[in-house]
Amino acid sequence: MKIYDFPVGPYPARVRIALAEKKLQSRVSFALVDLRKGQHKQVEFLAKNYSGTVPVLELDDGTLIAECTAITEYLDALDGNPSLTGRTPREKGLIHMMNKRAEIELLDAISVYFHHATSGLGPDVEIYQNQEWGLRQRDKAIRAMAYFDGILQRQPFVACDYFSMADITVIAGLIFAELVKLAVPSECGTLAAWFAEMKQRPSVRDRVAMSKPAAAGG
Ligand code: GTS
Repeated sequence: MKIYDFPVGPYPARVRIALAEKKLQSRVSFALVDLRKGQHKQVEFLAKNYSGTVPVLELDDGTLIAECTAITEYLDALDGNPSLTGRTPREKGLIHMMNKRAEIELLDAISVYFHHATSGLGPDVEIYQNQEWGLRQRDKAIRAMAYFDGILQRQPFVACDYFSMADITVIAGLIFAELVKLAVPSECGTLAAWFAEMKQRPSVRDRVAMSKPAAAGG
């Protein structure tokens, strides 16, 4: 299997963390798509992923699977131990709900902030920016931090009583927040402590070591 990615990017981090949790790293190779050079918007890459984003998983038979959630589902189905996407119908429902919430409310919102209200990937790549939209998404992400703080005051993980894909997506959101210097509000102490604890997991620790703020993602 091959994964097209941008190693310091928060979305690719979701797949790298999932691979590490499932100890599948040795089964994949990585191909760099340099977002800062706009390689993800070039015809050759758009043929692999219509959306022009990374990561993309390419199977040995040439099948292409984009979208972090879909890639994580695929990897999880190879070997359900540990399960990242749920073992029972109830767990699957909860994990998907919280994963989607983490995407829409936190990770995707920070991504829009990055692309629209900061210099993003630079003027050659960011050909349309809407600063007001970016700032609204930044505020949405900060509200989401308060929401996840409340969730984590009641339970150890975002969706159920074990580490799942939903936790990975919140972690990716907080990695992105660090890259764009969007601080977790001081009143969200539970979320900040949880993120510090998650950074001790080997899968997350290895990934966080790759992205210091100077190496901002896309
Ligand atoms: N919904 C997609 C998914 O879940 O895979 C979003 C993927 C995404 O936005 N990836 C970023 C990207 O390609 C990578 S990174 O920001 O984490 O580095 N961004 C480039 C762009 O122009 O949006």
